[in-house]
Amino acid sequence: MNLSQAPLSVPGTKTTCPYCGVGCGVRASLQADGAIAIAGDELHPANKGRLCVKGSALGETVDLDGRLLHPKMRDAGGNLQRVSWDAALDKVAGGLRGIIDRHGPDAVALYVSGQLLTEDYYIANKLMKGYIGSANIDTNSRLCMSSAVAGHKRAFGEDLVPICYDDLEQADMVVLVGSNTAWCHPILFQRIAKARENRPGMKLIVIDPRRTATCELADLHLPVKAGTDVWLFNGLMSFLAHRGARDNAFVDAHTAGLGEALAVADADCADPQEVARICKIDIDDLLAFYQLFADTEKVITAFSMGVNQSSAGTDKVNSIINCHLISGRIGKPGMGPFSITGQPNAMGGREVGGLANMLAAHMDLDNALHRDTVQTFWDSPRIADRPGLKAVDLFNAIEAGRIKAVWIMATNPMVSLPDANVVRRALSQCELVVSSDIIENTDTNAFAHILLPALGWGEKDGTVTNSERRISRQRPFLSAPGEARGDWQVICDVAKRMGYRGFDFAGVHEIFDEHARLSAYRNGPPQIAGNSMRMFNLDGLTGMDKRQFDALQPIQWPATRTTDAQIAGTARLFGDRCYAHPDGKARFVPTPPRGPAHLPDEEFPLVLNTGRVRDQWHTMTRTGKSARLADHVPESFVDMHPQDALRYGVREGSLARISSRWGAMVARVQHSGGIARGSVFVPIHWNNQTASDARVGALVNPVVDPVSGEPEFKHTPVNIEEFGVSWHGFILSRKALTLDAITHWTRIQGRDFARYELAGRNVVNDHSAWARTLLGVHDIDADWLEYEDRTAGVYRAVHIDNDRIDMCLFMSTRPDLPSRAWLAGLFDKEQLEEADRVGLLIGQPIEKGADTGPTVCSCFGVGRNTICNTVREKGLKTVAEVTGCLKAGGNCGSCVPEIKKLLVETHAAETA
Ligand SMILES: Nc1nc2c(c(=O)[nH]1)N[C@H]1C(S)=C(S)[C@@H](COP(=O)(O)OP(=O)(O)OC[C@H]3O[C@@H](n4cnc5c(=O)[nH]c(N)nc54)[C@H](O)[C@@H]3O)O[C@H]1N2
Ligand SMILES: Nc1nc2c(c(=O)[nH]1)N[C@H]1C(S)=C(S)[C@@H](COP(=O)(O)OP(=O)(O)OC[C@H]3O[C@@H](n4cnc5c(=O)[nH]c(N)nc54)[C@H](O)[C@@H]3O)O[C@H]1N2
Ligand code: SF4
Ligand SMILES: [Mo]
Repeated sequence: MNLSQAPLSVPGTKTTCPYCGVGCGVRASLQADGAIAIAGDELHPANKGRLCVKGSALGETVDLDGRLLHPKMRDAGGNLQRVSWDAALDKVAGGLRGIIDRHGPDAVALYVSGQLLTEDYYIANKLMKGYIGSANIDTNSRLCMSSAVAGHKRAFGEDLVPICYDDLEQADMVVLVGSNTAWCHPILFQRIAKARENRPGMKLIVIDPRRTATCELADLHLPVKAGTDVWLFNGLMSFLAHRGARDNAFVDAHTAGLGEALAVADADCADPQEVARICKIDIDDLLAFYQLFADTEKVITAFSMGVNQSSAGTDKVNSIINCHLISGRIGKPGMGPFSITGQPNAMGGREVGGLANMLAAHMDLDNALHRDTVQTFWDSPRIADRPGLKAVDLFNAIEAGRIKAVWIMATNPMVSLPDANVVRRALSQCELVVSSDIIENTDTNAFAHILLPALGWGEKDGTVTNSERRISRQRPFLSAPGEARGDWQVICDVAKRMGYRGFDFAGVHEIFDEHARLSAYRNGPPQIAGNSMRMFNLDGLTGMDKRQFDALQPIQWPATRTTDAQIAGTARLFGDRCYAHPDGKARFVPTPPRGPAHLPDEEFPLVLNTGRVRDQWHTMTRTGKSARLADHVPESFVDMHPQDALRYGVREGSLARISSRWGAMVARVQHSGGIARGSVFVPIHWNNQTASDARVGALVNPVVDPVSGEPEFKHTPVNIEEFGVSWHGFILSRKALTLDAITHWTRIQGRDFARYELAGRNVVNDHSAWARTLLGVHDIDADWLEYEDRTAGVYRAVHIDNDRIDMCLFMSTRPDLPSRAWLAGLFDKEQLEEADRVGLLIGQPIEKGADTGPTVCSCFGVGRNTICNTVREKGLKTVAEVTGCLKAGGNCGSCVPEIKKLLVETHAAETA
């Protein structure tokens, strides 16, 4: 590990996890040996001391390996050269200025991210909308939250999340729709699981076409046909309306539009039989769900990407909200619709108006009063007066040459956009591509002309807002590495060089103060001229100096000041039955059901669903560094039903080529048992840095929701076929290797080595010579073990250095190769024993228990085989017993659903 940073402060800096929208509080400290100790913050209300496996492993991801530490520019030959900040900033400012002068403000764009801090985000938005005068600033939140934002605005008049996390514990029923909470928001999931332990009557329903880890703890799983959620919730609305679950008093006094919305729901979805048929759900299960919902007062419907990322995403959101409105289940403890946010600062980005169709502080671009309010407050030369381009359109406009400069910040669109090859084409012909990142080699940076080094987590300073509207501080505990700077600072420097005033800040506390003041500016009863009413209000957080800002405790907005000058946050919205529409009423939105844009056909007969795995974060630039996080899912896969595998001629454990009308990729076939026939699931994380050909974004259709512009990431027709190779293999190596010549490779980080999974189409005749060249072991006297069985098509080679294993290569004509977990264990040994050498030659461990199997519990490194063997030998029955014996599941708890599944499978195998 290359860690040269110095500690900034006393041990135990309180900060916030930089991954998911749960927004857990973290205590971080740099130890004397250079390691970073990470613990959950017991006092943070989001997690009360707990952290999931990604949060726990944060210390392993902040080293400087691969970091972008200096500004760089591409020379005429296309090579990156280090330059001074002055040169880089002049080039960015001059480039933007020149293009704006020649082509107007809409010829430049910013593409930013829900992983920026609120202060960075605020400044980026201010520069673009108030000074450059274009709304061509969009964010990766378009790919994530924009349907929820649009749904909230339609129903509530403003982008408002009604509930707080405590409500999940008070609910009698939690419905999770299109959310793999166990893996993607583990601490929220654990809070729900704990609440159910305490109150066994509490129900958990999961609505997801896949049987995910989240389903392991559910009372009922509805494997809804992909894309049919609107039918399901329209049916529920109709059921509630006609089976006595309508709250007439609430509907009459506080809502508008029921008639039309209910007529639409009734038209197609009044008959549960018909809904069950369309959604492909068992009718008894559907009715059980409807009845439970009707009977349970305290119900929360939480949703995430299975809802948002759809060409009917906004309607899905509103069909859910409609059900809560008609039953009056909103604004009281333990109930309400709940959009779970993805990124750490998805919410903060929405507060500052980071989306191309928003202004700042929850104000609207198409509202003249709002425009005037923001422009007057900023005292800015101009204000954007029409929506800018949304992410997918923005990159299309770059490809078409209408946008000539783009500055990308804290996002990796080459991997994460749909039809991602458009990004390649767009960026390779764009006049000016600037990228601010913390990592030098990313798929996107490969196309940047200028790279700007940003401060990363642990170094940067500011605030984030989590899913329950809670603003928390991210505080630095490491000094700035190399020449890296905070994103806000770089944007301010560019703005000043472009000749703009309004970008002089002594620190992030001043930016936060400006942001808070804008939220309160002319925010009040519209009877007073110039005012508009916005629920997003940080009045109570204005006027903080640096010391107060540094001491800021987690607080939920709206944040106001009480009469005795105390700051008061707000746990729950709509308790007063007041919504943000001018008449104060919530709106029912008619949601006529419609299916996905592209349906499977003969050429592309399967539906591709994409999403996340437990231990990786997005494009892996940070989680990919941690060996502890690597083993749970070491390479990309395509999960499918065994009968489909048979039908399309692919085999479990072999490689398959998956293709759509837009692109293709290669992944290993897997049968998790959770996929229905007709669909496949591929994770989003792998990219050109971690595999030869595993960027699933290249396949995804670019269709977007007409209201929100959010892409349909969960539904693309694809075909699948065998990816024929003549050999399979893998390498574990202490030194990095370049394997570009190999047909298929993927790389994952081990504790002290890198692991490469390989497959080739070439015919290897002289294995020994080939292996020595590949591994770079030319010394004929080297300690080199070798085994070859030509008839079985098996070859193994091991390089040992001073009795320590240095590299090993295993090859076979078949994909079933020896256990990597066993070999990884050998890399921990300072000295190989004779038994290890024998094992290496015969291709299996001599020692019993040495093959622990793929990792299940990443915190304690406990493998699948160890768990199953111990369960069998000791007759263990519960997760608690497994934890008692092996520790597995005893730290972050992220693997508890998988342990539960293994218990069931092991006992089933015994009784079979
Ligand atoms: N480990 C991990 N955690 C993360 C992240 C990460 O990269 N890794 N990223 C974070 C971010 S930014 C986000 S946005 C969240 C995402 O969190 P989630 O939304 O929970 O995760 P996904 O895996 O994208 O998709 C959720 C589920 O939607 C289901 N689905 C697909 N189509 C449909 C449908 O038509 N209807 C329904 N009801 N369900 C459907 C999928 O099968 C999938 O299980 O996770 C956050 N947390
Ligand atoms: N097929 C498919 N595609 C998807 C999705 C899906 O479900 N299916 N989900 C979508 C969703 S919900 C999301 S949120 C996106 C996520 O997709 P991306 O945003 O593209 O993914 P990340 O890997 O999080 O990219 C963050 C980048 O910022 C860098 N970075 C980290 N910290 C900082 C910092 O402080 N400053 C700067 N300047 N850079 C930093 C990281 O090194 C990394 O390169 O993917 C979307 N794409
Ligand atoms: S649940 Fe995990 S990834 Fe999400 S904020 Fe908490 S520790 Fe971080
Ligand atoms: Mo996201």
